[in-house]
Formats: sequence, structure tokens, C-alpha cells
Amino acid sequence: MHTRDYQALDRAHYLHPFTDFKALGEEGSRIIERAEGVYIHDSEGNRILDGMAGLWCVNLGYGREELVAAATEQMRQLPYYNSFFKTAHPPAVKLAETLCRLAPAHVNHVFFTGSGSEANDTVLRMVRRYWALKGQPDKQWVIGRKNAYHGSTVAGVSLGGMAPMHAQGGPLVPKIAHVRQPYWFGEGRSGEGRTAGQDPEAFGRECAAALEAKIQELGEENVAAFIAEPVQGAGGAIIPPESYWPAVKAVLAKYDILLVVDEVICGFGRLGEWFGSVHYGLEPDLMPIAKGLSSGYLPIGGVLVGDRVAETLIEEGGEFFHGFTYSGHPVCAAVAQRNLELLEAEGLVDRVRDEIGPYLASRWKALEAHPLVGEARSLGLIGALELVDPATGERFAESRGVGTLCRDLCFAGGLVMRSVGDTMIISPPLVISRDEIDELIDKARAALDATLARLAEPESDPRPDPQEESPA
Ligand code: PXG
Repeated sequence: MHTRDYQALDRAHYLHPFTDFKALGEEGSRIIERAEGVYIHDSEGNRILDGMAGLWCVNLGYGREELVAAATEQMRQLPYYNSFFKTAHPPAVKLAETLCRLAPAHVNHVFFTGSGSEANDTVLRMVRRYWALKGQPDKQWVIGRKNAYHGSTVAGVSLGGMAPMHAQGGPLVPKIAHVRQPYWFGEGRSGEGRTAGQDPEAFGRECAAALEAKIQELGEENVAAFIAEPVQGAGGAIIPPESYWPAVKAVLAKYDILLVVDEVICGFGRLGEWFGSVHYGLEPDLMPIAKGLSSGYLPIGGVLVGDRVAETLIEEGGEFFHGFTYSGHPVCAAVAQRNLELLEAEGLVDRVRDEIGPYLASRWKALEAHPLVGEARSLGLIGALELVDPATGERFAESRGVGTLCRDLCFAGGLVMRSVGDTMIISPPLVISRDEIDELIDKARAALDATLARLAEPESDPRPDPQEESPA
């Protein structure tokens, strides 16, 4: 089979996630056939540096034989069994123990799911159930944030704050409210020029104040929980101002409301700690997890449950009518277990904090000197570039599609860098070397140059030339 054959079958039968089906059919998919380390290979023979670790998940990098062996052995031993009817199996039990050892001290239980979206569905049912058991059944409102991503199931979409998602397939789950996001570059910066504008720290406190105002508006007696990502991923790698989380903590301390920290992206080393909550000194009641839990080798997610909620569910709850066929799937659990062992044995989480994260930060920050870049920010191994019009230092009109153009030129130059509007994002595998970071930076800069050149052309067509689609 050649690329064209795959594309024809793809076009005929495959409805892709988050995709304009018709537009993709006309353009054709890039077919990815294999991968190793931090590189993916397409069906045209191109080797591409995966600056996104798949979809924020391949923390250990591609091609790890240890994970293949873990899956193979477990498939032979016990390919499937459930944990519904007073049964369990070794891989899920061991993984539960490992997770609770790595999690903050007050977290000693886990509920397994098949994905991050299912984890957040579990969160919603669990927080409402918790308050019902506490004799406060009116505490049902959950406060999330605009432009947050918590998944694609109905509860995930409702908890998230993605306006285009809310506009499709509703109505959403009732009693979920959204407050503003701590996105300084997008919403806090004002005034002239690139760096002028509101002080980020004051802006961070303002965002926390918006949470408090919402709690007061809804009434503390009606609010079950606040849910947030430590650093927003899909929303645009939004690293909050330093003032934000401490101010949110202070707000939450005044009210009896559960804190849910969505660790689906930030967990498992992305920010240089096992959990983003640790980086920000948070003590969440619930932590949804997925992605890096198995480095994406197999689908598995879960909710880490703090003692306060767990004790109530266990001591007072009776049966919790909730679960999935694949909750704690033995093969997925065995691979996740091996993945965590390798992350630990190779010291990869500390390496992000102490060595490779700071190295990325210094190289990434230098891209701010590029005329197209209004801000370059990073934390651990998450980074973002805000593209701006060099003439004004302000953002481009969304309709110009500059981010998409830059993303396509990155791909053409042999780098996966994702765009969210005009925000360019990276989230590479944690195993990335310094040389590979240098390569990533060179390719990103080349794509920025190519984008600038394209914008300078009269009546520029925002699509790359067909021959540019293939990396050299
Ligand atoms: N929470 C967070 C913070 C996520 O990033 C989910 C929950 C849902 O996980 P599942 O496993 O159900 O996909 C995610 C997923 C993007 C993108 O475009 C990000 C995600 C998924 C799809 C696309 O950046 N994150």
C-alpha cells in the first residue's frame, strides 16, 4: 500500500477526531507509520521531530521495548478481566499502589478509567456524590474555567470551557459555571507595544478574585468543586502568573469546596514534578490522570482520590454505581506500571526540573527576539510562542490563519509543533536530548522565518506549496 491508497481508504471511511471531514478529505492525511525516540516517520519516508509527544502523552518516547514486553507478558498471562464483582488482578492492584506512593501524601486511592475524559466524568459524579453523602445535596455546582480542556465526553465538554465545543451537541450538563482564565498574554496585556500592559501578577490575582465572585454569586452552599489544569494545555500552554495559584488557594481556603486538579497533561513529569499540583503546592481532593500514565502506549486513565473524599465514599457511600468495562484493564495497567518504573529508574522527572527543562527554557526564550514572536514562555517541557504582527506587536486577525500557516511550515520542515490559534505549542517527550532540543529550536526558527517570508508576499496564500509539505 502506498500513501495514496491509505489516503483513499481514510477519506472513504475514517471520521477523524476534531477534524473538518470534508476539508481533510480534499487535502488527504499524512500517514504516520512508525516512530523511535522523539521521531515519527511518515509513509513518504520523512523523519519528523515530534515536538508534541504524540498528543502530550509519549513521555518516555517511542520504541521502548520494555513496554512492549510488559504488554506481551500480561497478554499471555491475563489479557482481560474486570474488577467489578469482588475481583481484582495483580497489574491493577500494583499500579494503584505505585500511583498512591508517587502522589502527594494525602492521596491514597485511585479509580481507574480508560481515558482522561472518562476520568472527568468520574470526577463530576464523585464530587456530587460526596456532597450528597455529606448531607449537602444542594452542593452540585462545579466551577471550571473558560478555554479549559477536560475531555470530549458530555461531562468533559461541560466541565471544559471550549466555546466551539459548547456550541455543538448540547445541551450541556447543568450546574457547571466557568470563570476567566489566567491568560495574561491573551487577556491581561494591554496598552502599546509588546511588553507594555497590565502587571501579570495583578492580573493573576484578578482572575482568582473572579473565582471568589462566582462562588459568592452561586452561594457556597451550592458549590461542590472547582476544577482546573495546573497549566492549561489544549487551551494554549497557558502558564498562569506566579500570583494565580496562591491566590486561588487562599480563596478556596475560605470556602468548603473541593479542589479538582486535572493532571492529564501536567502529571507524570511534564512540569518537572510527578504532578503539576506538586509544582504549584496544591493539595487537590481529586486528580484526574491519563496520557503520560502509560506514555500513551495503551489507553488508561483514572482519578486519584484524596483521603477526605475517599474516606466518605468508603465509610458512608455504599455501592458507587459507576465504572467501565476497561477500568484497570490488566494489559494497560501492566504497561502503565512499567512506564512509571522506567520514569523513576531513569530519573526523568527530576531531569525535567533540574536539567532539560531549564535548558529548553533558555533556548526557547531566545526565540522571543524573532520579529514574529510576542512572547516565548515555558515551564518544564511545555512551551508556547505567541505570534504577533511585527509591524504593531499586536496579534494578527484570527482570519489570517497565521498559526496554521506556521504549523504547516513546521511540519514541512520536519517538526511537529501544534498551533492553537496563533499560539505555537511544544510538549516533547521527556527523554529529549540537548541536541534534539537544539534541532527543535532550529526548525522552529526556520518555520518562523518561512512564515514571515510568506506573510511578506503580496496576496499571500496561507497554504504551503505542495513540495514544501515534505521535510527535507
Ligand atoms: N483533561 C485534559 C487536561 C486534557 O488535556 C483530557 C482531559 C481528556 O483526555 P482524553 O484521554 O479523553 O482525550 C485531556 C485531553 C489538543 C488535545 O488539541 C488535547 C487533549 C485531547 C485531544 C486534543 O491539545 N487533551
